[in-house]
Amino acid sequence: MKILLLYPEYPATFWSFKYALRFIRKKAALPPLGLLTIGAMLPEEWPKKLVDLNVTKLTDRDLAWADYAFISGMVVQRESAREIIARCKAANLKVIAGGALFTSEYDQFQDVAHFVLNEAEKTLPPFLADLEKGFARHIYKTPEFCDIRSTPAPLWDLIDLKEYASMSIQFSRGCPFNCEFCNVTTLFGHRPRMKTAEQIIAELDGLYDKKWRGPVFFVDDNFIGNKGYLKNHLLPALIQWQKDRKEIPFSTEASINLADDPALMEMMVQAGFDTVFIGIETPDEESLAECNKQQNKNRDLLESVKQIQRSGLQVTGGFIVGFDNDTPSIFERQIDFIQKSGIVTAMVGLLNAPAGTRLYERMREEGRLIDSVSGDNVDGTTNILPRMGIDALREGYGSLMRHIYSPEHYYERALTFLREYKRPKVRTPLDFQRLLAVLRSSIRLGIIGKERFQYWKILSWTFFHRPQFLALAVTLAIYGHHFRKICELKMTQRVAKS
Ligand code: B12
Repeated sequence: MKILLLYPEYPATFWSFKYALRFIRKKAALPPLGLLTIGAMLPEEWPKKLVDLNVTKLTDRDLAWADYAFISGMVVQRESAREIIARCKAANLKVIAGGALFTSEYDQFQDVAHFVLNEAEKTLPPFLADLEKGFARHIYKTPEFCDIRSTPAPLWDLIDLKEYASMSIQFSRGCPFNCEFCNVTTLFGHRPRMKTAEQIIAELDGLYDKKWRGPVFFVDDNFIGNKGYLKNHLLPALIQWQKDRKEIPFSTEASINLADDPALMEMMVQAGFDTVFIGIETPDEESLAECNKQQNKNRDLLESVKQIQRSGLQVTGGFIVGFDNDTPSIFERQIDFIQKSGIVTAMVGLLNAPAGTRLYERMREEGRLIDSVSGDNVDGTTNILPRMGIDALREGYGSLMRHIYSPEHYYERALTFLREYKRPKVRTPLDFQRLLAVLRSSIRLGIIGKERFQYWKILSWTFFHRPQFLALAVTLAIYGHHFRKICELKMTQRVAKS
């Protein structure tokens, strides 16, 4: 059985890093980890080919070669997924679909032969067994969560690692918290399920053996969901692993209570972590109460961010406007918070209600659901009727984004961060591509770009005050260029739509 694994294309979005990747000549930020894992679950003797449309084109020859196409994706890849499915149909190739997009909206895709939903560890074996018997059902789904200690290591051989800026691995799934707008607990459960430290080391070894020396993103919903296991098993193993090798920088996602545990932060830094994404959402206590973000309440959020930065972890953050409780003053307050926090990569979106969340149910009961989520968190759309009124919300959102991503304020924030940040233990290696990126950025941003004044200002400040962060300053400048382009693009798209 010849299997074609297909990963749809992302539109240009905040997290696509499209305009930043050009500087380092990479095609995509991260690999399609779900499909690489599926690849490892399929019978070894089946020939497999993976086409990540973010990296390469899907050809008619690929379609003609295969017996089945396995497609994955997230909501943001919906359009590309539809196109791929249509091409498969035209080529008479049966499609099997799974992953987050299809698990949440399989009823929107008519031309898929089989949906293998939820976690494939649970649903793929019965599907494969039925397929062999010749009577596979249309839908396989389950309310149960798997034990990820049985999840195989991703089949790295299916991709060309050089095309990606970072690799990813997954240590745990699930989150102990219960935020009203988040579908992680519906999709992956409350009790964090973890792989063993040995599994993670084996996965890292797999990457290292394939000569990967770049950054690795731990794609956990909340990396610190089980602090005991981290401190006693995984982090000591990672610290040892880094000692034995050329060091590899790690990043991940966690909740703000990380700031309450200096020992944990210290161990994470020792283990090679340099960046952590945190859902900050809002500085407004009432809005935090509204969305049940307990872990962010009753604390000095700004100080918590600083504590994490001072420990050697860069904080990237998610913010939301459009809570029921929000008044038009929220935009200024968010700007103030973001600027003071030194969170350079600040992803701000409108409150959305993804299917499967408690917010979705509440909005439905209140008759305020209007659409499905676009999956693009900075396109200024929402699938709910906001209390503030959609026009006021969009206008405030637009001015907030223009403010924080203007060269003046973006670089000001980067400087605030560089002042606070403690040097991490492990540093991203300066390879030839990165050196070229410095050169390209000094031309693109330092000569042609409208941010040229701020660009040279931050580089000279860093050179004289914190020279160890020069490469980081250039990276932040490149990210800023990407975020600004995305904001401009989304603004134009919004104007065109209205
Ligand atoms: C890494 C990640 C990203 C990366 C994507 C990198 C990449 N190339 O895939 C980045 C940071 C870019 C990203 C961005 C976004 N993400 Co994201 N992301 C994740 C995260 C944390 C991990 C995904 C992962 O690699 N998991 C590990 C693999 C092994 O698991 P998996 O992909 O789920 O695959 C399993 C099953 O789903 C299934 N499966 C998967 N594919 C297939 C295919 C077939 C055929 C079959 C049978 C089974 C199957 O089997 C696998 C093994 O169990 C998840 C949360 C999570 N826990 O999954 C969110 C998640 C996937 N993201 C989500 C969203 C919404 C986004 C955003 C759209 C918005 C946002 N939250 O920021 C953005 C937009 C993307 C963009 N370009 O702008 C949602 C998806 C919701 C949905 N219904 O689609 C999730 C679930 C988080 C959440 N609750 O919000 N994301």
